[in-house]
Amino acid sequence: MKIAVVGATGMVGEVMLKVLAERNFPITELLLVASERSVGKKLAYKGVDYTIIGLADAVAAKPDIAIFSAGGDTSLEWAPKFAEAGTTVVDNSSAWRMDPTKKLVVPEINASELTAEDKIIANPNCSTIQLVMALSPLHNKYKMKRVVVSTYQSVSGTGVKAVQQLENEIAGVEGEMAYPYPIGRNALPHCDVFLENGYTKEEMKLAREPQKILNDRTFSISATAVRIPTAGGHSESVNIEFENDYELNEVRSILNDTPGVTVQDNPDTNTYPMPIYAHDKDDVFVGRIRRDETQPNSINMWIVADNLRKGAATNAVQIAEYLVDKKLV
Ligand code: A2P
Ligand code: 11C
Repeated sequence: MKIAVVGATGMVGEVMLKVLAERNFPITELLLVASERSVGKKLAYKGVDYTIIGLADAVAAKPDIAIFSAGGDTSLEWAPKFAEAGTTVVDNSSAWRMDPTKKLVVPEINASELTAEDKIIANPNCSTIQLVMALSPLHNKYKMKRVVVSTYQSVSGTGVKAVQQLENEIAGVEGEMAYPYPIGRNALPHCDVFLENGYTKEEMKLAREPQKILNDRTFSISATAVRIPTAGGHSESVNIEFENDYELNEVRSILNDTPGVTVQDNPDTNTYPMPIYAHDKDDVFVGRIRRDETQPNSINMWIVADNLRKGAATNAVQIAEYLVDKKLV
């Protein structure tokens, strides 16, 4: 496969290359693509240096698959150009996710929707992916009515500038601010931009993307997204109300049997998911599973994943693997 990684010099791009190498993705030719600022610079993949090229050269090279993580504007402008050249784009930005003509895919859940005609495929938002990985098998069994989720998101979700802001604050040095306030020793109820309805864009991604992925609009999700001073890994406190009642042990065993999900749940040993455990892992970790004693058929849980891995790079690479396996490219 001739593969292009668009945004190869970025935070997600770096993890993308790591994941492609780890999983031994079948690459015959690799094109590393970034902005004009980076063209000509070198980047290593599996110990070999590659020269960064620009988008126009990458389109002209007609890769089989282009995995994009270079921001929404770059995707809006360039994904259609790749698609027109016959390349299948797996896009990690929010540009195409809610476009009704594009599929929004978490491979464990809905990869079977993909066909060879899908030339631009959207990778969901990081906090959505880890949420639906845990919700999907439970929805299949007990049918969800309503979900209330509060997120605790790491600065790596914002990008390099935010990671730098946190490091500067810890080191006590002045520097550029990615957020309107200090993030160290703080919690900002503000991820992505505010919208007219008073929610942030991140909260609305959490409300809408799961319905599209699960192909079901009969349940609702209400979200509050909060940025906290963790370096990597998003956490989520989730309350789910089901149509049907459940047994706690059955919930645990359903989650345990779900590929890509690991249950870490033992109060006796202080065992629960945390960002420091999820770091550099592809699984979604679920714990603190307990009955909501205030209303029927309801449950609370805590979900953690590495937002740059399953939340971004790993999910995108899994989509690419599916395309190759099913001969859709
Ligand atoms: P560059 O490093 O040349 O700026 P991050 O999300 O970590 O900021 O990374 C964004 C990625 O997207 C980087 O690889 C960046 O390249 C790339 N990128 C940003 N803007 C463009 C653009 N207009 N065209 C191509 N790549 C872009
Ligand atoms: C965050 N979820 O942590 C974001 C990062 O829509 O792909 C990814 C933004 C997106 O702030």
